[in-house]
Amino acid sequence: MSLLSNLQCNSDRLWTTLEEMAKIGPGIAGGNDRQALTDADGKGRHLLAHWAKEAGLTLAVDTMGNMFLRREGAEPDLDPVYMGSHLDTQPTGGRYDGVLGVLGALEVARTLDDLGIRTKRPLVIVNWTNEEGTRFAPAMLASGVFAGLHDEAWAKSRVDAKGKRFGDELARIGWEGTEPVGDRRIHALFELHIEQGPILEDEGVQIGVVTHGQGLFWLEVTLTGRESHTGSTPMLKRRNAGLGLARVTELVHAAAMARQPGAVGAIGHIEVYPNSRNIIAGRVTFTVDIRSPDKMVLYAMREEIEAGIATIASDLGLEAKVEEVGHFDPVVFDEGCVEAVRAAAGRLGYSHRDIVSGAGHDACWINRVAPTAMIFCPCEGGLSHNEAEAITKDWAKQGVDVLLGAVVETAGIAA
Ligand code: HGY
Ligand code: MN
Ligand code: MN
Repeated sequence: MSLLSNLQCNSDRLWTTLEEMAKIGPGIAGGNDRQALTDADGKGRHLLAHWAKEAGLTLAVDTMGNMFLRREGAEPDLDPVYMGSHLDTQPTGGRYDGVLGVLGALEVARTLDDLGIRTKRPLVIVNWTNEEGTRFAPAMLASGVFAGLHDEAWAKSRVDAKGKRFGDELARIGWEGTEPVGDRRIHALFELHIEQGPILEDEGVQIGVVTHGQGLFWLEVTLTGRESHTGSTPMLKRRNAGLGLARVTELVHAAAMARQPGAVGAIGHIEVYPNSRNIIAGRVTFTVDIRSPDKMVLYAMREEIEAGIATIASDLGLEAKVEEVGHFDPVVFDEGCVEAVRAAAGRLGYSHRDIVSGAGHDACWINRVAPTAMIFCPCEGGLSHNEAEAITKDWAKQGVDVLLGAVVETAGIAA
């Protein structure tokens, strides 16, 4: 289709829209703190709903708060093509992680309106609830319920650090819908996202054609020793949970380093009790985040780390509890959808390369119930989950142009 070869979005409008959303839930250093089911998340949702109404899209919300904005197709009974991501952010999040995928999809709809193009299949823009998993673990919680990986009642029972329940917070911000979760047929789904790594920028490549997503385990570990005086307790009589944390941190790092290239591991969430300067930590709770594109490597890392934790606990006289709070196996995206992304980049003349996603995304779950693929654009220094996260206007535009091309090719253009 020659029309397909030159479909391009309105990058000024896209950029203005991104900047408007970034005003909601501002961080303290130029990024965003719009965590799932906070008032700021609620405000961001209302802004998206307002834009959707302006664009003539119809809004539906399911019982996990997932938002679906439908652009009617010439053949409304055909299964729609979906596009979207998430609006929730990390506490020290950037302006583009997830947001580019939702507002880029909105820009696709707006561009098609500008051009008077009606697709055969309907299009649906989606904002998945709680992708980040930072306030309510695990990540990709609502898309996981949608894809049948998590039970809805269990998901709604998840609590944040202050003991607030997901279900109560969703109702409190007024975004608990009535549509049963997962009650939708998806012809294909495309998610545009920043790479959150340095490869595209380092190589000067404009588009990442995401063929795979690496697998992940989140292990929540609690080491329990005994609080005691940091001054008067003899070194050999201590049951120091803080020392245990230090050794497990080293263990996780070593397990990943022994499996290069590819494996990664870190501990980003740590709670120390009682967290007093002159009390030996009696209890530490932390989350081990390990990932690999290779399922065997991922499972071997987990096994080594769990065995290591047991040894460390025994050596230090600690009790250890390990609970899996997040997991998905490595993902292979749909070949047909991946090819639609590759072809769209090629038609537009954008440089592109196949790439594996280091981060988890809602698309990783939806890939289990519908043909799915992702598009990456570069981000500056590969930095993300940091308020300094940045992209250029051109990278944003090019990513949306490829999303536009892949979606329109897949949905077909009505005569
Ligand atoms: O953890 C992740 O990979 C995603 O950012 N939630
Ligand atoms: Mn994201
Ligand atoms: Mn993220």
